[in-house]
Amino acid sequence: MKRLLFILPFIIANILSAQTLVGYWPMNETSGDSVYDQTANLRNGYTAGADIVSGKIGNARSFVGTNSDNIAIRAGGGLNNQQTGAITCWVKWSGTQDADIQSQGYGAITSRQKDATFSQQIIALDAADPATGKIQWRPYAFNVPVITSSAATGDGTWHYLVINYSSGAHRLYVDAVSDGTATTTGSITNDINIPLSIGAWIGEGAGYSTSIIDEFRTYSDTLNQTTVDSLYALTGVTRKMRIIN
Ligand SMILES: [Ca+2]
Repeated sequence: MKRLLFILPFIIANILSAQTLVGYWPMNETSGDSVYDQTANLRNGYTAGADIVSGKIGNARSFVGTNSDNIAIRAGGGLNNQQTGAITCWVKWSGTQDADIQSQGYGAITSRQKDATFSQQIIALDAADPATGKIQWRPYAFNVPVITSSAATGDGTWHYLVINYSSGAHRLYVDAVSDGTATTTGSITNDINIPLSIGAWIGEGAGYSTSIIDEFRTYSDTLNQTTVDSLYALTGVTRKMRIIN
């Protein structure tokens, strides 16, 4: 029994490692422009304009559709050159959403953008009004959505999103329910200097959400249904995920 108690923490640590969390931004800061990564990777973010507001779990960040409203997470937020990964967050789109380049999408909440070079890992809506807009995933190219959710998001409605992606296998979960897949192949670009943008598609993308975003996580692997369910059910901040990857 004594031996079991001794090894139990290591078993738990291994289970958490299997989730391959590479970044976690709970956004519970109470002041300032820094958005801290709670993993040991310390990929902290910076925002020039996203206000701190009450969120889904503790505080969150509010975006109001202007170009200062984004969070820049250094080193691509753990998703640079990441051919297989996952992105998860709570998001609530409210009101009319800004159109991005050539009105390809509206109210973008994630992107990695290098002007004239690449536009990747974009989550946005397909219409300006969240009451009718559906969620789209554009992993590889600015004008190629590979998944569109089945239902409209609703105006001012919280949703928990999970994107699992890998070349040839993509899946969107909305509120822990699988809501679209794609077999599109492609390649995520390697440029460590390009940030992961939260709340916007910056630069030439020129797409800015009016939303509240909370509990943002990135993974270097895809998540299974059990993990998606666990994340969706969380009501507090997790503190046991200091994993270097
Ligand atoms: Ca929070």
